[in-house]
Order: sequence, then structure tokens, then C-alpha cells
Amino acid sequence: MQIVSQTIDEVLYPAIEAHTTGFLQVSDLHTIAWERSGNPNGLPVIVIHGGPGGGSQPSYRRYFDPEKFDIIQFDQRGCGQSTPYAELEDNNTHASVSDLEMLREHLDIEQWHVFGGSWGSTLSLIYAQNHPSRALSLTLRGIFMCRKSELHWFYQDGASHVFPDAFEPYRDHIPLSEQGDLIKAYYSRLISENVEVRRAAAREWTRWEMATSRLFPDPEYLDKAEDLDFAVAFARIECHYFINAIFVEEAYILNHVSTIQNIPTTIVQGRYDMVCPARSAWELHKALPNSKLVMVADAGHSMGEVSIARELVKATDAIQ
Ligand code: STX
Repeated sequence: MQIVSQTIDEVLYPAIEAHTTGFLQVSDLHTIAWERSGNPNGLPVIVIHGGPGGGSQPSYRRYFDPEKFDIIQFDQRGCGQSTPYAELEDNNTHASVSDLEMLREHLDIEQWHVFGGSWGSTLSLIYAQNHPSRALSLTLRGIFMCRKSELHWFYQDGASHVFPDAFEPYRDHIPLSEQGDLIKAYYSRLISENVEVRRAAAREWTRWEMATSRLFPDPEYLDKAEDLDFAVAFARIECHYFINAIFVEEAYILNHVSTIQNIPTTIVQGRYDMVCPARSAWELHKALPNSKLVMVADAGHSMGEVSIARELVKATDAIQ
């Protein structure tokens, strides 16, 4: 193992613009924003962002050779440029799976490669399990299967042992009497009628996640929590999905793993991922014997970390 010193710009493809953007009404209430970049005649790849509630970012285009790929991104319900903003009604995992199908049909694409990290890995897997013939391959990063143990690890007691300093303000935002169930306590504040109560909770919730996402914390990344427009959608939607156990049975992904055995799958996982610890990637890899697992020795959770980005680009470069 050798640590190569590179910058993120050396690892990713150059920044490009979207050539087409649009909005798709997916239900009576919700409209999702989408975009296309790269080569319109290239291999279609759908990029599934994290959170849920994180929104897609222009930098995600850079994980793909723009000559080779027809890069499709979208903002899941309630976040990014999708409307209504931060809306929780009619916002659930099944709706997101159905939005992916609606978007695929809208763009007249038969099959596509699927790329997602963190919650994006969760949704990629559940999408592929429900529509296996549509997914040509899966490129997954920071595996999150959203089981009780994973939620408990990150939001209650686990990552707190490694980041006690960042955990303290997240925990102490909640009175002692409610600290026994922090997801529940945050949920009640994130759905409060009082905008200031919502915003204050969203800020602390998001700070915790941003502070723990990288092996070497990045001040720019931490600033995301100060952008309360971002933080409110991110925190509200995440917490809504988690309090509802992502609207599926416990261990849904592992229980339905047989449906995706034949889809070529690459898993890129940071060894020191505190948000989505490596055990889930390991368990998924074991359950998918044909998958390739790349355990990155010097990274945490974020796709913005150089060694994670390098492996993701290697993985997309290898897609044929
Ligand atoms: N949530 C992990 C997740 O999907 C438990 C995630 N964490 N940060 C993000 O996503 C963004 C990069 C989208 C902010």
C-alpha cells in the first residue's frame, strides 16, 4: 500500500456544464429537477445522490469520462431544485424508486448504469432490486443499508466514541430527558411549526454529519451546515426517512440480495468511514459474491476525498 499524494483536480475529470436540464412532475405534489451532461450518445449513467435530502452537485459530473458517458443527475423529492422544497409528504423510498423509472422513461433510456454513494447506495440497491433488468451495473460508495444498527451507530452511540467533540453539540442541542433517542428528538424539532426551531435543529444535525464525513475534516465541507437552505432540506428529509426506517422492512437490501446477483457491482468503501462504517460494505460484498470490493485504506465517507474519488473514477473508467 502506497499513499500517492494527488489533489482532487488531478483525480477527477475537468468540470463540465449540463447540456440539458428539465423538470419532471412525478406526483400531484412533487416535481423533480434533472440534468444531462457529457455525451448524449454515450453510455447512460444515473447518478443517485445522498442524504436523502442532499441534492445533486455539479461536481458529480466529474466522476465520469464526458466522452464516454451520458451523465444523468436529478434531485430527489424535496431537495436541490426539486419542489416543493423540504416537503415530507408523499416522500419515501418507494416514491424515489418510481421517480427513477419515470425519469428513465421520460429520457427514453432502456437501461442505464447506476452510480450512488451513501444514501445513494441504499437507493441504488433498492432500485436495482425492484427493476433489475434496468441496471447495467452498480458503482456504490460508502455502503449504507439503513438498518437499525447503522442508524444507532451514527446518530446515537458509535461514531460518538471517535468524534466526542463534534458529537457534544449535536447531543446537547437536545435536553437530557430526550437524549435517549436522538433521531426522535430531532424529528420533533425538524417538523416544528416554529421555523427557528427547525433551523436550529437542522444546523446541529447537519454539522454532525459534515464534521464526521472525512478522515481530514474540510472547513469548506463544514460550511454546508451553515447554509440553512441546504441544511433544513437535508436534515428534515434524512430524519423523516430514518424515523420511518426508510419505509421498508429491516434488512430489506440483504433479504432481497438474490435479485441483483447478476448485476456487475463495484463497491468503494473508506476504511475509516464513520457515517457508514465498513461492516455494511463487507456484508454486502459477502452477500454478492460477484461484486468487487475496493477498501480504501486512507479515507472516510466522502466522495470528495482524493483516494475515494480516484477509486470511483477507476471504477467508472472500467465500465464498458
Ligand atoms: N446519510 C449519509 C448520506 O447519504 C446518513 C450523506 N451524507 N452526506 C451527504 O449524504 C451529502 C454529501 C449529500 C451531503
